[in-house]
Amino acid sequence: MPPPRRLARELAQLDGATVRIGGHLEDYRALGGVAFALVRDGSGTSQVTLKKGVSDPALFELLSSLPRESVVLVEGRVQLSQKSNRGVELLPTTVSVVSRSESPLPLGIIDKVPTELDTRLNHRVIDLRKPEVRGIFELRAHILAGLRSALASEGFLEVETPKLLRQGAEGGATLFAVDYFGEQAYLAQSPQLYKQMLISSGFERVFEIAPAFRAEPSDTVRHITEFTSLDAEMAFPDGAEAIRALLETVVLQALAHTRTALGPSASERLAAPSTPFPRIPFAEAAGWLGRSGPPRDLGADDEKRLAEVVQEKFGAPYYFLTEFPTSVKAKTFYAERQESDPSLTGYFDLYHRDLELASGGPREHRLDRLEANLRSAGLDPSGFASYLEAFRFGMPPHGGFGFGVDRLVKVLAGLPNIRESRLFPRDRYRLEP
Ligand code: AMO
Repeated sequence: MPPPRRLARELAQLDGATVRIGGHLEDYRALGGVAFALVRDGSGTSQVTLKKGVSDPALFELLSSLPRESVVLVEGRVQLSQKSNRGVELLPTTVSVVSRSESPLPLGIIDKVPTELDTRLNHRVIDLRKPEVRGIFELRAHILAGLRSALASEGFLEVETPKLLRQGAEGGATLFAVDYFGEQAYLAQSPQLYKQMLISSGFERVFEIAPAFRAEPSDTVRHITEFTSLDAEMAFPDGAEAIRALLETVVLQALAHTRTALGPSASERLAAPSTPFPRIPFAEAAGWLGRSGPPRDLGADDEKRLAEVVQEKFGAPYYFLTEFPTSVKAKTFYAERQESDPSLTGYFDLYHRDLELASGGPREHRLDRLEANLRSAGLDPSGFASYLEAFRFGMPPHGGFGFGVDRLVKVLAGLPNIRESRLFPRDRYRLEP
C-alpha cells in the first residue's frame, strides 16, 4: 500500500514521515549536485529535492526530461529544511508520471512575461492554474458566501426562479431568443418578474444569486453576456431609503465576511467604507455635470466625470445616485413613480467610483398603474398575463434591487476587466471555452 497523498500545505507538520504528494510539475532545476522539482497542488507548491549520490539517478533523468505541467505522484520522506523557501522538502524514492503534458504550453504558469487577456481566456484551464488567478476565485467564493449570509441574517429566503422565459423584463434589445420546442422563448435577463411575484405569494423577503443573460453587443470592460445577479426583494419597505440601507448593509457585511475569511492576507480594497454612502439625487448630479435640457441617462463619460466630482466632494468610493427621472426609467415599467412628483421615480443606482454596481427601488404594486407603465414602455400587458396575475389578488407594496456580483468582484479584486472575474466568461465574441 502506498502512503496516503498529502497536500503541500500539510508537509511542514509531517517531518520524518513517508508520504505521497501529487500534482503538476511546475518547474525542474538542476544546480550542480542537487536538483529541485516543484510540484503544485490545490494548496500550494512542494519542493522535491534530489541529491547526487543519495537519490536514484533514474529520478534525475525522469524529472529532467518531463515537460512542465505533467502530473506526477512523488513518494518520499519529508524533511524540515532551513534551506528550502518553504522550510520543508521531500526526498523522493519513487516518481510516477500520471499524465504527461504536451509541450510547449499555450501559456506559461510561472513565467513573468505578461500574456494578452484573450490568449489567457482562450486557454483558461491553464491560466486558472496560476495561483494569483485562482486567488480571484477564492475571493469570489468568500464574497458570495458573505452576500448570502448577509441576506440570510436580514431574514431573506434564498430562492431559484426560471431562466427560460416567455417574456423579458429589461428591454427587448438585450434578449437572447431560444427555440423552445418550436415556440419562441428567452433566456432570463434578470429574475425581476419572478421575485416580485413571490412577494404576492407572501414570501415577504427573498433573494436569488443566479446567472442572468443579456445580448450585450458592446465590447467593454464592464459588460458580459452571462453575469451573476444578486437580486433581493422585500414586502412593505419603508420607502426607497429602506432598500438603500439594506444594500449598504449587504455590501458592508460581505466585505466583513471576506476580510475575516482571508485574515491578514485581505487586501486594502476590502476595508470597510464609511457609511452612510453619499446619496446624490440624479438632478443634482446632472447639474454638476453641466447638463441642460431633458434628463438623459448617464453615459460612460458622464459616469467618469461624476466619479471625479463625488471623489472631490465626499472622498467616498461608494455612493448612491437617487431619484431617477421617470423619463430615464421609461422602460423600467415596474419602477414606481413618486406620488408627490410623477416625473420622478424612487429608483437609485449604487456606484463604486464610475462603475454601476446595482439598481433598485420601490415597485409599482397597483395593477392599473403597472399596466399603464407597460403601455408607455411600448409593451402589451396581455403578453405579461402571468406576471400581472400576481397583482390581481392582493399584492403588498414592495421593492428591491439587482446587484452585479461580477462587477463587485472586479472592484474588490482590482481587476481591469470584468471578464477576469468569471471562470469562463461569455461576451459578444466568446462562447468557449
Ligand atoms: P440592471 O439592469 O441595472 O437592473 O442590472 C442590475 C445590475 O446587474 C449588473 N449588470 C451587468 N453586469 C455585467 N454585464 C452586464 N451585461 C450587466 N448588465 C447588468 C450591473 C447592474 O447594476 N431588474 C433590475 C434590478 C432591480 O430593479 O431589482 C435590473 O436588472 O451591476
